[in-house]
Amino acid sequence: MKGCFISFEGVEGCGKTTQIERLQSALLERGHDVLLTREPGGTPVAEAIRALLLDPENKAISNTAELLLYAAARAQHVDELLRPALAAGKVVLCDRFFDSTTVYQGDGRELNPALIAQLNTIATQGLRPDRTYLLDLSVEAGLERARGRGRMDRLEQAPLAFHERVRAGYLRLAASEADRVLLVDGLADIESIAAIIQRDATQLLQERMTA
Ligand code: Z5A
Repeated sequence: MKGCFISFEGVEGCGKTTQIERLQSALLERGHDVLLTREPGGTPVAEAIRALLLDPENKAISNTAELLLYAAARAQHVDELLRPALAAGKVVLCDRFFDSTTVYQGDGRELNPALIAQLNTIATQGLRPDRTYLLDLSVEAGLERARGRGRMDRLEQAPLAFHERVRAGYLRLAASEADRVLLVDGLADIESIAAIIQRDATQLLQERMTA
């Protein structure tokens, strides 16, 4: 793959969307060819699956069906959008990727981690982010921000203990994959976080260009 693949992760309201847009603007200004996308979503089929997954009316979705729907959306996204964009040399910025399944369905829903790892491999065909920015803040602070936006989606309405397990899962991931996952304090101000991410991404892209 010629391009560079960067994902953003974190609990609800951690500031991913804010920061991914900042990084996109900074990279475009420097002349990079950037694709901003998200999971679940990014293609018409995957966006249709997203609508199904986030609709608060769909309370009957079982944990296993939820896992398979996220995997299906990802498989479509990888095939139709991510692989072609990376093959064309683009910098791909993705709001959530397979780490979300590892922690939301694995730690949050407490589904079998080995099964999740297998499904992640099938859906991604082995595609992994070159760098992942994990914005960390307390579950309460994140949900408070999400509430400030109005209507809560299906997952945001899950019990607090679910979100606490998700946060703990992310922190475990950051510790175990420190070479890929950069842990950033999500409670810092927007500009400081953007500066940390831009500095790291600039270095990453320079390394890739000279490799
Ligand atoms: N999910 C899953 O279970 N399994 C999977 O495999 C995948 C996803 C891929 C959709 O995600 C849901 O799908 C998500 C996980 C699950 N579950 N939930 N709930 P999403 O990414 O679309 O939705 P989200 O996680 O709820 O993100 P979000 O609510 O859109 O928040 P965000 O993008 O992290 O934050 P933001 O929109 O940038 O900021 C939120 C607010 O805080 C906003 O008003 C900002 O102006 C403010 N903000 C941002 N940064 C700051 C700082 N630094 N200080 C103060 N205020 C700030």
